[in-house]
Amino acid sequence: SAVPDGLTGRSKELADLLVSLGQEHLLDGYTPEKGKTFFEQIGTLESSYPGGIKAYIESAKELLAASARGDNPLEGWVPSVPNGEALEFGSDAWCENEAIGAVEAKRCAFVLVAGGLGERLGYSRIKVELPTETVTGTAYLDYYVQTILAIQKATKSRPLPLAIMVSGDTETMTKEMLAANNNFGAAPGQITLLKQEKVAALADNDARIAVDDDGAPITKPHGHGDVHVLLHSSGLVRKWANMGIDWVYFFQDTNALGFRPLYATLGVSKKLGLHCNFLTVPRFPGQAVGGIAKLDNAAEGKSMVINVEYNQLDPLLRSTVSPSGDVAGPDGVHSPYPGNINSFVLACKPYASTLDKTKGVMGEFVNPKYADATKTKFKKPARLECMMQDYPKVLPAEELVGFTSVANWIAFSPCKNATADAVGKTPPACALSAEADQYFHCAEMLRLRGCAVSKMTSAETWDGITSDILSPSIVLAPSVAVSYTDLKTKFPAPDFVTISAASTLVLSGDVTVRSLNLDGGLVIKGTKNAKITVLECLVKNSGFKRVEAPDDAPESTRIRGYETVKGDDVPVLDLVGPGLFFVTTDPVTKQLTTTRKPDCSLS
Ligand code: UPG
Repeated sequence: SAVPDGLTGRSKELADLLVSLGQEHLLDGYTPEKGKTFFEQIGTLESSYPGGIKAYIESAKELLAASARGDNPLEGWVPSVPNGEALEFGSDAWCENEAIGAVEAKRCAFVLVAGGLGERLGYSRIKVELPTETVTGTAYLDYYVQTILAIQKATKSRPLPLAIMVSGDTETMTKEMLAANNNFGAAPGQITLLKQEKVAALADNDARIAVDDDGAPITKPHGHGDVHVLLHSSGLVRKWANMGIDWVYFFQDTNALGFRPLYATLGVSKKLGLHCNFLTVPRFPGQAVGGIAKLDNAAEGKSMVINVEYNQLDPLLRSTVSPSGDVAGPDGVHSPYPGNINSFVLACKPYASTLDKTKGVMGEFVNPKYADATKTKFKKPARLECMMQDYPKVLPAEELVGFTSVANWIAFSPCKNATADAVGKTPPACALSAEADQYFHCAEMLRLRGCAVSKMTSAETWDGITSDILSPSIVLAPSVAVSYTDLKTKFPAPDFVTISAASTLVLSGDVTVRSLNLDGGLVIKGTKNAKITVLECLVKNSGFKRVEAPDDAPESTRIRGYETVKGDDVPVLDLVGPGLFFVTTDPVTKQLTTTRKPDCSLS
C-alpha cells in the first residue's frame, strides 16, 4: 500500500482516504518531519468542503470531462432581456421606494466578500484598506462600517450585523486593520469574520491534486460563492432570521457608491416580495461585468433570471440569439443586458430556509488553460470555482428573483484594475476613476438637489488616466446622509449653495448646509452629537491641490500617481458635541466663526 508505515489516528484515516481517491501520489514524498503540516493541510481540504475531498474530486472529474469535451455549460438555455424595476435617481418613484426601504433598513444585515487579493489591481495588500479618495483618505472598510453605523442611527435600530468573508490571503491584514481602528466604531460582536479555505488545485483531467516542490498540495481560492456555505455552517443567517433580520445585503470590496441605492433597492424588494433582488447598472459591451439575463430552457420547461458571467455572455449570445455577440443594444452604447455589480439583497428568512436545504452549496465551474489541442495537459493547475451571484440557480421557480436598475454614477465604480491596464478601458475601474466618480457622485446629487455646483472646464491626467470630474472634490460622509431623501433635508435651501469647480468640500456628521458660497476648501467634521448648521458662509481660499506622488509615497498612493494636499489657509472644523453649532462668516471680520449653544433636545 502507498500508505506510509507508522501512521495512526486521523493521519492514517486521511492517508487511506487519499489512496481510495486515486491521490496516492500525494504520499510519495511523505516524511514524518513533514507529516504534521501535511496532514493538517489535507485535514483542512477535507473539512472545509461540503462532502470532503471525495465530493470535490468527483465534482472535479465531471467538470473537467465536460470542459475537455467542449460542452457548453449553458446548452439549451436561450437568453432574453429581462424586465426589472428601473429607478431614476431622485424621481418620485425613487423617493417612494426609499421611504419603504428606510423602514426596512432597520432589519438589514450586511455581507462583504473580501477574500480576493485583486490580482488585476496589482496591489500587494488587502483592497479594503485602500483609500476611497485622497482628500480624507477614508479606507473602503472604514467607509462601509461608517455607512452601517449611519443607517443604524438614522433608523434608530440596534447594531446591524456585518459579516466579512476573508481568506488565508486577507484574514490577518483584515483583522489587524479592524483591531487597529477599534472596529471603526462598530459594537462588540457586530462584525463577524468568516474565513473561506482554499481548494485543491488539479494537475490533470483525472483530478489528481497538484503538488509543489516540497510535496505539499497546491491550493487556490474557490471563489466568492463560498460565502453561502460559510453563512450556513456558521449558523449566522439562521441567527439573523431568528433575531428579526429581514434582509441581507451582499456587496464587494471596492465599491463605495454601492450603498446609495440601498434604501430604494430594499423598497423594491419589499414592494415586489423579491427573494433575490440584484442591483444593476447599464453595462458596456465587453465590460468585465456580468449581464443579468432571463434564460429559458424550452426542453426542460424552465426559466430563470440570472447573472451570465462576462466571459460567458458573448459565446452564449453568439450561439443563440445574436450572431454578433456581446454588442450594444438599441441605445448604441450599452449592452441590452443589465450589468451585475454583485450587490444584491436576499430576503433573510427564505434565504435561511434555502440554506437549510442546500447547505449553501453553489454550482461550480472549472476553467483549465490547456497546454495543447489534446486537452489532456494544463498550462498550470486548475481548480473548481463558484460565484455568489449564482444563488438564484438553487431556487425553485416560484421564488421571485428580480433586479433594480439605476444609473452607473449612482451605484458603481470599483477599483479593480492597475492604472497601466486601465488606460483605454471604458470605464477604467482604477483608483483614479473610482475616486473621481465618488466626487462626481456627491457633486451631481447636489446639482440634482438644485445647488449651483460648477464643473471642471479642463481635464486632468495622472499616469495616463484622464478625468474631467476630479473637481469639485466633494466628500459627504455616510453620517451626513445615506439616502437621497435624507440628503435633501441636509441641504434644505439649495438656492443658497454655490460651489466653484476648484473647490473641495468635506462634510461628516450631522451637518445641515443652509447657505454656503465656497471657492476653495472647507472641512467640517461633527462627532458625539454635534448638530451643525452652516449658515451664511462665504469661504474663499487656496483649497486643495493634487500633486505628483513622491517616490517614497505609500503603495496605495503610488498606484494612482498623485496625492492630495490641503492648503494652509483651508479651515478644518472639528466640532465635538453635544451641542448645536452654527458656522458662519462674520460680516465684519470676514472670518469663519463657530458659535455653540447647548442642545436642549438632548436633556
Ligand atoms: N472574492 C472572495 N473570494 C474569492 C474571490 C473573490 O471573497 O475567492 C471577493 C473579492 O474580494 C471581491 C469579490 O469577491 O470583493 C469579487 O471579486 P472580483 O475579482 O472583483 O470579481 P470579478 O471577476 O470582477 O466579477 C464580480 C462578479 C461579476 C460582476 C463584477 C462586478 O463575478 O458578475 O459583474 O464582480 O464588479
